[in-house]
Amino acid sequence: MNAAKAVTGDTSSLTTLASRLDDAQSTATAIPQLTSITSLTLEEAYTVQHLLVGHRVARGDRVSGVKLGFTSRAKARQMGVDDVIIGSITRGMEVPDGGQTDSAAYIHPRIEPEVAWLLGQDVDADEESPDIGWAVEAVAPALEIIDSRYRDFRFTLEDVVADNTSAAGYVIGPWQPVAVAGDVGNRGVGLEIDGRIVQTGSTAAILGHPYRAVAAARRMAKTHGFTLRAGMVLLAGAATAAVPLAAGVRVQSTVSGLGCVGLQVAPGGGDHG
Ligand code: 0L1
Ligand code: MG
Repeated sequence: MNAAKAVTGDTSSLTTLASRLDDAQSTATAIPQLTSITSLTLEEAYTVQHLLVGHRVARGDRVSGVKLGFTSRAKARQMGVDDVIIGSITRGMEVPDGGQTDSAAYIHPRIEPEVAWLLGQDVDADEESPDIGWAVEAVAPALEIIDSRYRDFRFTLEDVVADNTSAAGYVIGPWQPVAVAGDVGNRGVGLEIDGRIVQTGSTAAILGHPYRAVAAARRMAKTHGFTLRAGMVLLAGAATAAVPLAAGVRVQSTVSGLGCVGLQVAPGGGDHG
């Protein structure tokens, strides 16, 4: 399953940029923003992203779904943008619920509580009906690990798009059929680190309602060359601000009525950027 667009045309300089980002991720070493060395349009940034994900796929990884970023009004305002961004998530990024991840694999990881949708059917990007509810079959509490490959976690919109929207890891909690879960539009969300609440929020922070992420993903997929297939995961967006993820901690998120999802970070590692 590969959601990445087939990249055509003269992409040699964009290929170099994708390799830089891939090296930064593989060696957990922060790099300067791409836009500090070259100009990049949003379209070119998405081409770099597709090439970057292509590196993972060439190593045997598989695209498992997509994620949206800048889904909260506060974050979008902070970045001076008025639309969401889309990235790919892969099997290799998945941490099993309750499983362990190694902070040495990241540069300066942060974690954020999310809601995930499971696509039950292929989504035709040209299908434009406003109701897209038929596409999702289940919903789950989720965690996303974001890790900018740029120094100091600083970037422009084009930089972060090229960097696959900072996607680095994710955990999916128990799936619940959409019909059983009911309306998930305003559910309380708590993020705990080592048993202490560090963030609280609501699923309403995700585009006003996480359900809107499904239509937004379809729109972004069409515009930027992603495919949405049955069985894929859609990380809808963060319900609270992201918090730094330190070595050795235990993280748990609870979404009211959906349950809990968690991970453990192995001891050791540190901030590399
Ligand atoms: O998943 C997200 O909302 C993150 C999008 C990229 C921006 C960031 O790294 O904070
Ligand atoms: Mg996120």
